[in-house]
This record gives sequence, C-alpha cells and structure tokens, in this order.
Amino acid sequence: MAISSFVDGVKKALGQGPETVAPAAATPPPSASDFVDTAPSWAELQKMLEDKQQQLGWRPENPETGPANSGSLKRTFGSDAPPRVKLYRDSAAWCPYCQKVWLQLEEKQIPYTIEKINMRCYGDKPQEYTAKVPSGLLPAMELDGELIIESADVMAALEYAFPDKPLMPAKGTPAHARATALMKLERRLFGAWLQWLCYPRNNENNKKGFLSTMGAVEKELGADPSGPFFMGAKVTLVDCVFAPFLERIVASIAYYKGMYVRGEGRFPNLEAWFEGMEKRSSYLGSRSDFYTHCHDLPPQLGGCCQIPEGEPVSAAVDGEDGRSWHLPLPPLHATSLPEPYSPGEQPERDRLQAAAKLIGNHEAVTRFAARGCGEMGTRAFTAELSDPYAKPGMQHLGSVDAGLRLVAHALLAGAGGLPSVDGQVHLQTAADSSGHHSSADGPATLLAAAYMRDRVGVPRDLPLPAARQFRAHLNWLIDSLS
Ligand SMILES: N[C@@H](CCC(=O)N[C@@H](CS)C(=O)NCC(=O)O)C(=O)O
Repeated sequence: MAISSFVDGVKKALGQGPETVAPAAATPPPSASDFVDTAPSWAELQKMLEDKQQQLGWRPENPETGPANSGSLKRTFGSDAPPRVKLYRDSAAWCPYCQKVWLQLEEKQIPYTIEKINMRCYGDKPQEYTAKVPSGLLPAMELDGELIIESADVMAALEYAFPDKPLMPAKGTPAHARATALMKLERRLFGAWLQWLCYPRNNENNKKGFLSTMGAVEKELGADPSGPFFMGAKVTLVDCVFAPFLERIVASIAYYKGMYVRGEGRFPNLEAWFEGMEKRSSYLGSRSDFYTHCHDLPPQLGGCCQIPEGEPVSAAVDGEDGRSWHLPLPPLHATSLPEPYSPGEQPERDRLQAAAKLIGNHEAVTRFAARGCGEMGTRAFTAELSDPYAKPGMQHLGSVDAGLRLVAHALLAGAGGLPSVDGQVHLQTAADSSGHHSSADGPATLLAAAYMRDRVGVPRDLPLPAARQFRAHLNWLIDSLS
C-alpha cells in the first residue's frame, strides 16, 4: 500500500504504523424490476430547471467570481490581471494541506488558477507533475512561475507576496508569538487525533490524550473574548491551518469512536468557531462532509480503527440506518446529529442545485454511473471509492440515462409529485408498458444508481445540503426499482 507523507508524519510522530479497517461501501439490494422510460428528456428537464430557477430566484453562481467552490479552475475575484498564482491541489478535494492553502487564497482574494492532480490513493499522477515535484506531494504552488512545495512554505510565500489583507500578525509582536504557538498546538492535536483514530491498542489512554489536547484547543479558543476565531474576531492563518483538521476530527471521531466532538455542546468555543467559519465563503466552499471524510481518511492514513461505539454513527453516516439517506431527509442544522451544519438547509434550493449539476453534466454523470453496471478497472487504487480505469456498461447507458432523468425529475418536481399508487411512488414497470416508451433494465440501473450514490463527494461534486438531496433521490430510485 502506498503510504502518503500525511501518514509518514504520523509514523514519525508515533514511532509506529497504523493498523486498521476501511469502511465498506454500501451494497445495493439484489433485485429490481425493469421499468418503462417515462421520464422527461434532458431538454425538457433543462426547461423545467430554468422555470424553477426563475420561480425560486436561484441561479448557479459564477465559478470565477462567485463564492468559493470546488469546480472552478480559475478564481479572479473580478480582477482582469493574469493570476500570479497557480495552485496544484488534489482532484477529489480530500487533501487537508491543500485545503489550508485554498482557504488562505480565498480569504485574501488572491487571483489564482488551479490544476487538479490525483493523490496516489486515488489514481495516477501526470508525468508533467512528477517531473516538477518528484515526491508527487500536494499541494504545490507556482508563484510568478517559481515552484514552491510544502504547505507551510506556500502559505508563508503568499503572505509575503500579497501583504494586503494580512492573515498573520507582524513578526516580533506578542500576537505573532501567539499565532506561532497555536500552529504548534495544531500539530499536537494532529498527533493526538491520529494516535486515537488509527491504533486499536490503549484505547482509553489514546482517548484521554486526544481529549486533553482538545481541551487545550477549547481553552485557546476562549482566550480572546472578541472571538470566535483563534486570534479573536478576525480569521487568521491559524484558523486556515486548524480548519481542515478540525473538520476531519469531528467527522472521524464520531464515525470511528462514536463521540460527538461537535453537536452536543461538549466544546462550546469550538461550536462557536465552526459557526463563525460556516459563515465564510472560503470555508463553505472547501469544507467536506462526514461521509466523504470517513471514506477518504483510511486510504490516506493506511486505515482507521473503529470501536463498537462508532457503529451506530457509521451506519447513519453511510445511509445504512434506513433513514439518513432516505426521503424525507432528517433536518440538517447547527446541532443535528450525526452531522451538525450551522448554515442549515433550504431543501427546495438544495434540490435545485443538485438537479442543475446533474442536468448540466448528464452525459458525463451517466457514463460515470454506468461503471456500476460495467467492469472494474484493471488497476486498483487504495481509495475504495476510486476506480479510474473502470469501464462503463455501454450496453446499459440508455437505461442508466432513463434512471438519472427520473432522479432529475424527482429533484425538480419533488419525488412526492411523481406518479404514485396508494401513497407510494412506483415507477411504471415494463410489464405495464403500453408500447409507447422504451423499456429500461432495472437491475443495471439500480447498480448504477447505487454506485453513483456512494461516490457523491463533498465539496467536489456538491455542497453538503445538495449532496444529501442527490443521495436520497438516488435511493428513492433504488427503492422504487427494488
Ligand atoms: N508536509 C506536507 C504534507 C503534504 C501531504 O502529506 N500531502 C499528501 C496529501 S494529504 C500527499 O500529497 N500525498 C501524496 C499523495 O497522496 O499523492 C505539506 O505540508 O505540504
């Protein structure tokens, strides 16, 4: 197994290698009926989408100038000048070190271009990248054409080259000394988190070590009453450095250890910090969700160790509790469990956002989902959700396309607005066909829908509220076919 330097850092800190388990992807139900393709065409869906967008007054934002987002390859913040910065970050938006730099660029509104490179666990890296960065590590940055690696050096270079909107206090001041000490505390927290997360032995001691370091973080967050950030009322580089790890901590400690770091009021200053961060475009656009993290950490870390207390949480996070990924979705808010999210949800707008993404990219999404009824790739990567060389089941493309049009229609109309019998939504099955519509392959569509559902990544594909809607509507299709 290729072990990234994310883990080499852990091994160095702990003097040992992790032992563990990776979570298994949910398996689809075994059988499904064929169905009649009664869904609107993509052109009709596009028209419905536009009508609905007008009705709700919501349109997708401009990726270059709008709020931070994971899809954009260029961020100008409205500037016409050619960007001086090029950021190389991972294509799945899983890398915490890339997220730190991403946050800094967004907070400082430095125009930049982005090139996405796979992490080793996710796929191959282009030779042009390894020729430039022989270690293959991410992130890397070109500043006026000069290559800089190591996130700490990248961040320092950005502060130096772009002194407007400084995110670090001036050197030699007590505030600078405090910021530097807080950055060290972040590395301590990183070590204590991984010691508990990745190693099955000495559970109680490791838990104690983690909680005591979290206690130190909580205390620091309360040190400046103007809060809610580490250095007071304003976001600084310290917040950018802590954010990727704090969000991974909250997700993984709930999933693998069954402890809610956030949502139950255990660390009130931390809750306030998250609420502060979740008001910022930089953070909202780059933050991930529990499902994505709990599946992206094991391949990066060599595994995570689950204890029995984590099992109910992991069932809910993976949508295996029969509830959390099914309609009607449980509410999402600042203290919702398992996953708190302070900006909350706007279900109609979130469904529209998911529909817009699906309709706008339907050809690529259909081919991707059809991998679920195609062939696995000849080369496997350690991230179980990645299979870059998988082949779509080409003979099933029409059926998968029909299934995804039903999902898009349900997202736009509300699944409850679709044909129903006895209060239950039923797809018209092939046996009911009057011959006007073509018949679609139920089992293949079901496999494709489940494959897609398990691979919706946040923030790569959609923000959390829209991703939940997409997953739940794919399950609506699966349940309707089953
Ligand atoms: N010390 C480095 C660590 C960066 C790091 O560990 N990056 C990981 C991803 S999180 C990586 O690129 N690993 C190689 C890979 O997965 O391809 C930094 O701060 O930039």
